[in-house]
Amino acid sequence: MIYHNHHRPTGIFERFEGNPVLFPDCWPYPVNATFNPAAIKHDGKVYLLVRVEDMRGFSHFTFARSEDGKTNWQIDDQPAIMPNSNYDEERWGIEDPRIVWLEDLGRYAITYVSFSKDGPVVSLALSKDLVTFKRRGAMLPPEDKDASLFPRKIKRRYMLIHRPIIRGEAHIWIANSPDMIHWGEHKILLPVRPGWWDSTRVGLGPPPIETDEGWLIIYHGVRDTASGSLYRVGLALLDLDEPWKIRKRCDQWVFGPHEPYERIGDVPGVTFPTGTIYDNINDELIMYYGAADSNVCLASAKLKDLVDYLLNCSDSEDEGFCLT
Ligand code: BMA
Repeated sequence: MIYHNHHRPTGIFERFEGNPVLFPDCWPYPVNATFNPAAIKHDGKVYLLVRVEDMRGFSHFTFARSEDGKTNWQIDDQPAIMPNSNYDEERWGIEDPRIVWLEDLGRYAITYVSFSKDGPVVSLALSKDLVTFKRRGAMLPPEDKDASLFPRKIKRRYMLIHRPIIRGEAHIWIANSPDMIHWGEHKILLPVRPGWWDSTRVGLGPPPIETDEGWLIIYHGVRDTASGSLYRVGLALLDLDEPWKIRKRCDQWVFGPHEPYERIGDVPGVTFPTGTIYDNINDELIMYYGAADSNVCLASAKLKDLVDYLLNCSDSEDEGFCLT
């Protein structure tokens, strides 16, 4: 490489020097790609629920565990969740999980993309122990992706962020539900911004992160170029009590494909965050992301720096167009 600058463009996220941390050659069984993992702390360890693509092109989920969330990953010999042919929407695999712990239910909630003949939909599975999983089926109609529940109820409602495609437009939406079955009050939350780095599609990354200043949102923004799509990462801050209100949305992306493992792979030019782990002793937020649809990587930031950056970043009035 002619230049090697880990700190472009803002330097707020620092890549782990051991990247990529998980890749197909370290898998205990033959696979094509390992990427876009959900992340959660359980039993004192970091658990990554990794999207694993087989050589039919279908994906399933397998756990990898680590004490520090960075090194010495133990990968399960067997998948944790396989696509289930009894569910029509899982006929072509399951992808890109996000996971939260819901205290009121005493359950982990995993939202993931499943593939039906009518297009991708978001499905929900619940688990007490990350050993057995109870499917709750598709949450909303196709086409939909990039969904996560908030890690707690707000005003006695479960809150969902997701990314339907409606009339070809791919904005981030928010909805709520009293029971996780009936969803309503649908609103566009973060629209694409025509002409910007996040002009083609946007989608939620990891589950929303609660801070004193509001819900921190890490999202991916896509721009189509002559040589394919570029997947970069942006930040927004939602009101704590009314998260359908945006406090801030930064103009610039804060992370994007730059290193060889992000530029070379099945889909070059992709950084796709899907999970975070927070270490409150060091105020370190570890962001896990899929690189080039091939590997699992991580980058860290101080949570305080992210919130300060958001509170001080320029957020121009140009929010793109919104149909509401
Ligand atoms: C998105 C999803 C992700 C993938 C990304 C880049 O639409 O399908 O799983 O990482 O595209 O290919």
